[in-house]
Amino acid sequence: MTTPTKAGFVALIGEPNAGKSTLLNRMVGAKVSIVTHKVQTTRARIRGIAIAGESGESQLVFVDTPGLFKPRRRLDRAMVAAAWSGAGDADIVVLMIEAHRGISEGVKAILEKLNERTGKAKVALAINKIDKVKTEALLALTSEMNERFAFAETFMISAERGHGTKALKTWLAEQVPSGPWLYPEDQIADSPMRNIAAEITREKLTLRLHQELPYELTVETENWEERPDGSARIDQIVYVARDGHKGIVLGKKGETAKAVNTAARLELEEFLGRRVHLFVQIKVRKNWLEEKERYSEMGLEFKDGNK
Ligand SMILES: Nc1nc2c(ncn2[C@@H]2O[C@H](COP(=O)(O)OP(=O)(O)OP(=O)(O)O)[C@@H](O)[C@H]2O)c(=O)[nH]1
Ligand SMILES: [Mg+2]
Repeated sequence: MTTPTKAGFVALIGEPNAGKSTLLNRMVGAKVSIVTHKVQTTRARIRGIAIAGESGESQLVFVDTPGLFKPRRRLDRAMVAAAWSGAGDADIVVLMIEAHRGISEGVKAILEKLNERTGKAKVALAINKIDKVKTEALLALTSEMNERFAFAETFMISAERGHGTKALKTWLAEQVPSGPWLYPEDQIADSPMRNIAAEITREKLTLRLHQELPYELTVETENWEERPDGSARIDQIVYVARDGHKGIVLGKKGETAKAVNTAARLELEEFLGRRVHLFVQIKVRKNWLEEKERYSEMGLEFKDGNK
């Protein structure tokens, strides 16, 4: 390549549900991070890699983070800590807010910490879900946000529909520092396949289960076996925290578990491009939210104490 290469980390931060994972997937051009309509879907930092710039000279390593919110439980604290540390390590931070929600209390709380937590990183603003509002509202929101914080640039986007995301990508490609690429050019994610597989199952569970249940379960891939016929056998465990939850996850006559299994398997087969035999066991583990091993499986730091 004649043009000198550039590369850098771009952290996507914002309140839960802002559309961070949707944007990451769009930038990468593949689904590497799970998305649901519910808050607090992403639990750990997920990296997705994209090539951008006029002659494809920039490698952008997007870091999807859990949403920033007021943590209550140990898991919440670990998620929020992971999100801020993602911001602290990045070359560029993109704060995502929702156009129709505007400057919420949650956004104000993030703005208060932004300077101190983003270090030397450049901070851009991405107003997402512009498909939900009128243009006039966007202009007012843009100027009010920029009065509150000196953003390097503001973008109005729809991560879902792809509006404005090209301009954001082009800008990011210009902003990242010169230097060698950080990953091989064909790599799009750096999570191990077993984690991606567990996340896919967790997404399907989150979509089908109600109230608190999605927040009180975790999925782990226990075993992965390559079969001689080219298919893969994947064994997973869903840990739930209460006796009653096992029955809910199973559903009447096992229907919920079956539907989850089918949906997860189909997505895995598409992702891997081959047949998958998926076996999902549900186990009650009352204390999983307090177990260090569960956190390391999720890629989170297990934090002691209440801070
Ligand atoms: N209308 C509209 N919906 C969007 C847009 N971008 C994302 N969404 C939806 O917003 C919801 C949340 O998207 P996610 O990408 O999971 O949000 P997130 O910020 O990663 O959420 P957490 O992982 O919980 O922090 C999903 O239902 C998306 O389909 C958009 O541009 N317009
Ligand atoms: Mg997410």
